[in-house]
Amino acid sequence: MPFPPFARRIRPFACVVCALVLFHTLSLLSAGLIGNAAERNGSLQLGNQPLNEYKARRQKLMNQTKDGVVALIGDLEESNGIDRKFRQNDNFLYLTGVDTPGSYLLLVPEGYQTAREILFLPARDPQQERWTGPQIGPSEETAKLLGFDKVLATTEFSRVLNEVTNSEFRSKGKPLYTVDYGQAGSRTREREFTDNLRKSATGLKLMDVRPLLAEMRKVKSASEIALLQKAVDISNEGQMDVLRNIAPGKYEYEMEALVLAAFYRNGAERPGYPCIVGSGIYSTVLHYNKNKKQIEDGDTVVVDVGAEFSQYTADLTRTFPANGKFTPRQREIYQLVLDAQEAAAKGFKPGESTMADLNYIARDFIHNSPLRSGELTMDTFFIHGLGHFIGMNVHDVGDYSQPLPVGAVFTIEPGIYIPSEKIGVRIEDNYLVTEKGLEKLSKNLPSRPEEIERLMAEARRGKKF
Ligand SMILES: [Mn+2]
Repeated sequence: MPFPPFARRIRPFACVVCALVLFHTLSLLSAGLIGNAAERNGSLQLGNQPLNEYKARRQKLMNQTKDGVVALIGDLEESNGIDRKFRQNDNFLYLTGVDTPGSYLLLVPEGYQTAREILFLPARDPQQERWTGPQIGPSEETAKLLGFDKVLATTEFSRVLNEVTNSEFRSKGKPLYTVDYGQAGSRTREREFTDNLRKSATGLKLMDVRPLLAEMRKVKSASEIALLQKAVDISNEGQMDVLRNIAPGKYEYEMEALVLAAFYRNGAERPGYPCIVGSGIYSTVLHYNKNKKQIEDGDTVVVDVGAEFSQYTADLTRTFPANGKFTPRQREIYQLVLDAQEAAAKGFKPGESTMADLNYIARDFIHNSPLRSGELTMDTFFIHGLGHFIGMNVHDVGDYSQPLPVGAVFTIEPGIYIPSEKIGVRIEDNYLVTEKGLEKLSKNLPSRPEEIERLMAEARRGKKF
């Protein structure tokens, strides 16, 4: 990877190149100016979702913020791609579909010069583009293309924000909605932004926009569900590659490599969280991700992986017997975990069940099992919650106190971890709430122990170990 220069010099000829770029949809797409755009059935999609969906989300948010103003900042590209592959801020992407680094969003329900939805993009920088690729810049054409009333340069952001939150706005007690962590949390760009607002605009009433967005993001649209299904299917493929290749003597990281290969060859951007491949004693460590141990005969291996596709992540866990066959003890614990998962899924009542209800069902089921480790009932070793929402974040946003709504996608993942026996078992699947009940998005990934053993045996017949 080339090392960036210390000083920036603008080369005039590069600006000429920039000026020559044609401004119509096809040229913008083919020039790669909108990194996550594609044309489908004659209309533009951003991040594999239709443009009008982002518009509908902005409208829905404005309906809730009424006469207030919403200001959001996207993420920055700060290291010319050295530190990480750029990933847009989730809330920003959810509302805009725009993955241009350094962007801002302003929603003004009462309008700013008749514009209600204003996107701010950095002016094109040919020098920067040599390092991180072409970017779309602010213009009227861009506004039309991306479905905004106006797309201005980011250098205009402060001025416009000051104008729309002027003294009259403030004296009426109208709120500015933004991401407000208050005093909590670490220093982030968002927090700095809010702190600066607090200091610079006296009398400005700040409101945290996150709870509103969290409730919106909790209910997935058809296109979001399709992306989650794709992420699940890719993760499923990674799990199957582990199932077919795992064996005593191999290293955990070799299994991780198989998983990542499945992710990347299917177009995932990255794993949605660090891959967990824990064998033997590490199968009992919940977020183990060193993945350095050699897998031993007799180990259970917990494989907890999720692909991120178009910024939506799956979260699937399977537990494999390293040598292809569970011991009787491993098998009875495995069956209990599986039965608890099925009991929770079966116990789901549309419009009624909360996550806590399902957690109670699974926990109760495990508690009532005759199995023991020493004197202890098995629920003693079920040391985490039953599940969580998935979406743009692996532990996605949304209030858990309400019944799980239609359109929510979440995990059911009971687990039993007994360090003294070196046995850990977790089984995690992803479910969509529908009008009728739960739809298991990961139903194609086998979880019954006899099926796992049969498939492992089948894979081994064609291989030497
Ligand atoms: Mn999970």
